[in-house]
Amino acid sequence: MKTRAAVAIAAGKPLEIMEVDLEGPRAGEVLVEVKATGICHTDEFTLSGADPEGLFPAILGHEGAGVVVDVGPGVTSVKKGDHVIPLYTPECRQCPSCLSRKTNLCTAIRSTQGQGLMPDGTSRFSIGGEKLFHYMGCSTFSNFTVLPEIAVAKVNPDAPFDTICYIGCGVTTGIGAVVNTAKVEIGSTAAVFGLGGIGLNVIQGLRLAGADMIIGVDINDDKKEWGEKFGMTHFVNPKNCENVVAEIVNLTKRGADQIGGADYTFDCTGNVKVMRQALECAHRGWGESIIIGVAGAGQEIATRPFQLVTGRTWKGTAFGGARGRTDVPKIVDWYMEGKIQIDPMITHKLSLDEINKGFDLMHAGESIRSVVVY
Ligand code: NAD
Ligand code: AHE
Ligand code: ZN
Repeated sequence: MKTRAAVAIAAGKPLEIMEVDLEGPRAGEVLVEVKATGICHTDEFTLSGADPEGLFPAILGHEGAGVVVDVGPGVTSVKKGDHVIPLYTPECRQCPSCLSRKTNLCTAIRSTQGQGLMPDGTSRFSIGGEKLFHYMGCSTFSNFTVLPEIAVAKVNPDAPFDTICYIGCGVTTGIGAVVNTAKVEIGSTAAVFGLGGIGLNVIQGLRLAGADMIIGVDINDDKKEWGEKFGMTHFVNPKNCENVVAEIVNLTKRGADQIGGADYTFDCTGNVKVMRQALECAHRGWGESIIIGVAGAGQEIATRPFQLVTGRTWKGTAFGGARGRTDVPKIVDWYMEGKIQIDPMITHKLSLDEINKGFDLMHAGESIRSVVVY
């Protein structure tokens, strides 16, 4: 079949909207009509050329929602008409990682996914006979896409596509980092670096978890109001203070020893210098710092080992530690029940033809989430 898609022809170039060829689903695969897709900073990261796994030409996009329109042989868990969210972290429930119960990082199809291919090592997308690469196993910047059955979560059919698409990455990553990875306790203190599409969801996760003090950190002052909407109690702009680590340590001084430091800190910037700041303002003895941001090729983190010797823990999280087929339908239900907010964070709705505007808005710091509605 033919489908309209935004194609990433080469690193650093705007996406090109065109009609591409899409082969139907093979065994264990499903064809999904994508109804809406968010634009995540990770799409920008790959398009920029900073992603060591970046491949071109490709169809990017990994934050979608849509309807199953066809299934290949052997598919049992979803059927035509089901509403689904594509999963860049699949859940096969059979691989050693899924069975370990220690991680959400299913390994069933990770190697072919990283090569921009379906699990059988081929691509379903092409143009004029030339192969186009899939992206993160999702390619939601195409109106129709093919996904492995283990990489779709079946969700409440009453939920609106143009908001729940954000659960396909940003919402789940932010809230999941708090509840699955950090396991934040009631009364905790926390600092969140980077108040974009991910950081604001960390903030709403912290409020949900009952954190007492939620410090937001961003170099853009406009983000103060945004953070406050979702539960932030204090705001720090590193540009307006001498030392952001000292500032947070000061703000969090509690108890007789007045040591200071947040119980939990989160990097949602992808900047390795910020990752260090986030670690070093975590509390001596028990503070945990969670890396969510994705850093470019060649970037490395550094700190004095003494920071870890004195009891701080450095952790990372992908997709908020969520097991997609199990957890994503629950998060959609939380949204439908009003337990979490999504709508106010979706600042822009665009057509596929306007998708490059979504990247421009992100670069200008003017959007939280732009969503393309097909
Ligand atoms: P975004 O562009 O919406 O937000 C980034 C925010 O960081 C902006 O508000 C920006 O002003 C702020 N910022 C930039 N430099 C800063 C600094 N030095 N100090 C403080 N704040 C600073 O991006 P997003 O969509 O929220 O994504 C954030 C990061 O998370 C990206 O690196 C993205 O690739 C990554 N990500 C990771 C996962 C995962 O599973 N680990 C999932 C989604 C996104
Ligand atoms: N390809 C990059 C890493 C990109 C990355 O870390 N991706 C996150 C999801 S970001 C979503 O917006 C992730 O899930 N990582 C785990 C995985 O298996 O990819 C690189 O550095 O090579
Ligand atoms: Zn993402």
